[in-house]
Amino acid sequence: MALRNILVFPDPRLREVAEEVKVFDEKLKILSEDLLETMYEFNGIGLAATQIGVSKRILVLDISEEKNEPQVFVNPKIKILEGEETAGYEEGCLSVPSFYEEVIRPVNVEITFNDLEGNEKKIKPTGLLSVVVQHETDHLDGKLMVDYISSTKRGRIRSKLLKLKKQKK
Ligand code: QAP
Ligand code: CO
Repeated sequence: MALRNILVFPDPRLREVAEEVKVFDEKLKILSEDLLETMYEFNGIGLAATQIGVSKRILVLDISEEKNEPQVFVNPKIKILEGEETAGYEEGCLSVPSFYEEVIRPVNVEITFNDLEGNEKKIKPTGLLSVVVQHETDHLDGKLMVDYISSTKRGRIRSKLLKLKKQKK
């Protein structure tokens, strides 16, 4: 397993639309392990391949208290179910470090995905699991949590993170 570097907003690679996974091989398993290791290292609850500069449709998460329930979603597809019930969560993102913003999303969704063997799975998550899968699937489409807030706020976050990056160099 290996730790990977996490891209930070406004890195243009975070805007790429990731490619569907068609081959379920050992390489994919290693990628999922690297994603999990990197997510745990930086105390995340979710991480998408796009965030480590890999343009493939795979994401990992762990919303358990003990951090011992890793989940892997390959080629996730989200269907919003009727009811149109929404909820606002204070969201964070490892690619937007130290910023937290409320994002309103539908709560009742159906997720179809593949596991690491390529088997088709379907779940109907609610609450935090639903929110994290939607947040991470957004990454695979080049979308970020800051796209849901005002452009004024987004611009402020952008310049603060650019400034931090310059200081590190
Ligand atoms: C997505 O985000 C999420 O700024 C996962 O300094 C999070 O794991 C969706 C993190 C909350 C819904 C609700 C962020 C760690 C982790 C930071 C994360 C930071 C350290 C973010
Ligand atoms: Co994120």
